[in-house]
Amino acid sequence: MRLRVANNDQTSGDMPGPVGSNTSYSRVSFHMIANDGNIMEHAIPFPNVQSNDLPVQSIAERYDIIVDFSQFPEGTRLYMVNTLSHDSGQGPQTVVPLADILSGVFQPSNLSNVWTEDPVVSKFLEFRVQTYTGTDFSMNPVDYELGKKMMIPLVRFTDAELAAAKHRTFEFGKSNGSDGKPWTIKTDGGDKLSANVHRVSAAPEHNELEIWHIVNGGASWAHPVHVHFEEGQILLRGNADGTKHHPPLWEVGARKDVYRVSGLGEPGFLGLPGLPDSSMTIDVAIRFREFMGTYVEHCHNTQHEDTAMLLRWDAEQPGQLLRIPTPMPSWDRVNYGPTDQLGSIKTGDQFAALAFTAPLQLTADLNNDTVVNLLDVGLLKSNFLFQGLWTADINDDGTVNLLDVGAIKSQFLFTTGFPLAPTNPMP
Ligand SMILES: [Cu+2]
Repeated sequence: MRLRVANNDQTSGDMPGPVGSNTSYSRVSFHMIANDGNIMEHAIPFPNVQSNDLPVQSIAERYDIIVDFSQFPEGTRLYMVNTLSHDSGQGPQTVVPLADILSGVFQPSNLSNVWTEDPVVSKFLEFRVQTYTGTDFSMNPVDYELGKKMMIPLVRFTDAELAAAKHRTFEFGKSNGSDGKPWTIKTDGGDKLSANVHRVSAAPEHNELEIWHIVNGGASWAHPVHVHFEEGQILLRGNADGTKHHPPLWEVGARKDVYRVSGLGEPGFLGLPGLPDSSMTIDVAIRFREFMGTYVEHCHNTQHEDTAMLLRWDAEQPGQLLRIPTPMPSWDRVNYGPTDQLGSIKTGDQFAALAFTAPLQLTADLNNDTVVNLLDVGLLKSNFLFQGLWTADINDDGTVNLLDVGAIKSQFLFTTGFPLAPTNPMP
């Protein structure tokens, strides 16, 4: 069964229930097949080497997962459980042990309209397994795991394209916005501004590859940044201390349109060493392929977007000099108003371009010994800690040759220079 999960919390725990209760607190395994609106290159099994549970998910992020309910006897009841306790919108304060929730030890109560604990920490969805008598046409996501068949191959970028890319920096933060509201976006090192539909903040050109640096400029709030219309691929994630790492497995073969920049996953959050899919900065490769026109990007926290944490960007034809007029819709027509622009809409952030090192895209001859052979495969495997997923004969044709290297390249086009994403240490 395919489930689309929108802004769900994590489950935790892996343990038997009380003796004689016929209850298990064990996780249900599943495959993730889509991230935001897009089927990924490969189905990612959970648990995996980087996470036991569904990834952290912000407002507006979408994950599609496949759960094989045929592994459970008829009558089995399964639950989705929220274990993260909040007392404000800024983020969770504690992880409540799964056993405490399922056994009822954790029991929020309401005293004079004040909750003693977060009442949303609970079972929130129940599945009852029944026998299916129809023909099962579903595909098995196991066949599409890393090293096996692809679902939808990703169009990748070359080193040359990344080196030539225009850079832009969008810093989401809190300051004195121009309309008196505190939420603002700073573009390419300029002023901190709140929304103005007349103002173009970036003007990428048709089919040009750009690298967008989505940055959290604050300390306490997460900003799930939604870029309208076009999707990107995450190149790197960066922590507040400036260190960068590759995105985790479930972001490598994915196209995304929501990028959560957050201190919630920074080292020290909830006493943990850091989460693989949470960081203060995200570097995104993005190419504007079709339908030139006016679009927006904004923080998807409702209170942030409603207080103007939004900017306009226009996709333009190369060499375009005239800006698109600003549509001003009313109840029976659209009039057009003037358009203003930031000074950096065509240059982007040149300082960011100088400071950025793109993760290397693989060449087949990984060790530069002028031949492509098993040593390259070995080197590649050693760069990734999950060798168990691969054999040297990647495509199972009985020989190890260039086709195998090609098969790996198509899965991971980066290797050196940056560490892997950390492992999710959530209990
Ligand atoms: Cu925000």
